[in-house]
Amino acid sequence: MDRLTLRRPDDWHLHLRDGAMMRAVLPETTRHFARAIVMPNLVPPVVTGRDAAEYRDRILSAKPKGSKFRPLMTLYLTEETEVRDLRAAADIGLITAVKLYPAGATTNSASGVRDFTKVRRVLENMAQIGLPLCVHGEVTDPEIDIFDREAAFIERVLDPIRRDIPGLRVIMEHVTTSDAVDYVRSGGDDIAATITTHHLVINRNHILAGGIRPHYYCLPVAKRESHRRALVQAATSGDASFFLGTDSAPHTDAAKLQACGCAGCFTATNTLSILAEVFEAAGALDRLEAFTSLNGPAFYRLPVNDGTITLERGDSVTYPAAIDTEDGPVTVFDPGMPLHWRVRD
Ligand code: OTD
Ligand code: ZN
Ligand code: ZN
Repeated sequence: MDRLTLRRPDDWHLHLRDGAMMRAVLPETTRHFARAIVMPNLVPPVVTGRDAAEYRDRILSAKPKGSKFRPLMTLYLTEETEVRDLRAAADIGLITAVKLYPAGATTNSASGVRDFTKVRRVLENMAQIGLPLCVHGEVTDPEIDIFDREAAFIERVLDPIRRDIPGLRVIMEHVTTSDAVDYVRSGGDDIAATITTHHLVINRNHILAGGIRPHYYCLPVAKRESHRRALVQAATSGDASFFLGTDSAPHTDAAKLQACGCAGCFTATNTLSILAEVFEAAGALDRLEAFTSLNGPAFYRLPVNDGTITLERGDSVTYPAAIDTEDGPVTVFDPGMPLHWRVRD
């Protein structure tokens, strides 16, 4: 096969940032993706309906001319989130999901939830109206080893919440372990998972062996190879519980390359080429569309996109090593393997 036409994809987990950075990275997503779930971890975070409306408008006005891209907005759940505000935002279609960060789990998550009893009423309301909860699934307990934080989260936090609030629809985001894959696979219709591009490609050796590679450092941190394989298996299986959320998270090189560097991989630019390579290697190119374009809308109860994109296989495809922003260069994720599939313009 050397040509593949897919329904136009969506990105079910994306960081667009704000200001100059947003204007620089937005075209990297709108080029190929019709919609994206836009993460609310700005500084300060997007916590009210009004914040979300204003952020959406800033994104829309930065959109390249002619692009039909639709940002799907989220609210950042805090212990102060008001049911009324959240329901009003959901009623008018302003928000597509709510995001739960355990306080301190990842970049800009300080306002996240510490005491889960404080958000119970909000979660109950979300279950009632079918508004999905996107979850950063890591515990933040310093006693728990960073490589075990996802598995511990399932047992200590996620499963108890789901038992407590039946009908709550949850997306476990950027899963990195076979534990999460197994949990989601056996979890019924109310749970799904996003998988990033980079976690399908790297394991923890890529970050740490033979020198430290800050551009591969992200959260949740990549795990051992057996987990990466479980992710590839899940993504390429066609199982409707798994779909693409790139978690493309731009930081300038200056912010990444320092004694305490920021977490995040920037994959918006080359994600589709990388995914095609991964799916081809798994003998599953015929299931790429389910992962990028069908399973996500099905879980979110949204229509699939009208348009299509076509991928073509040829000689090696190259991408810029970095994109320029007013704040400095942002390095594009290096998959460390030759790419052959390009998205036809
Ligand atoms: N992970 N970086 C960021 C967010 C994600 O956990 C995430 O969703 C970020 O920079 O916003 C990262 O490594
Ligand atoms: Zn996260
Ligand atoms: Zn993220």
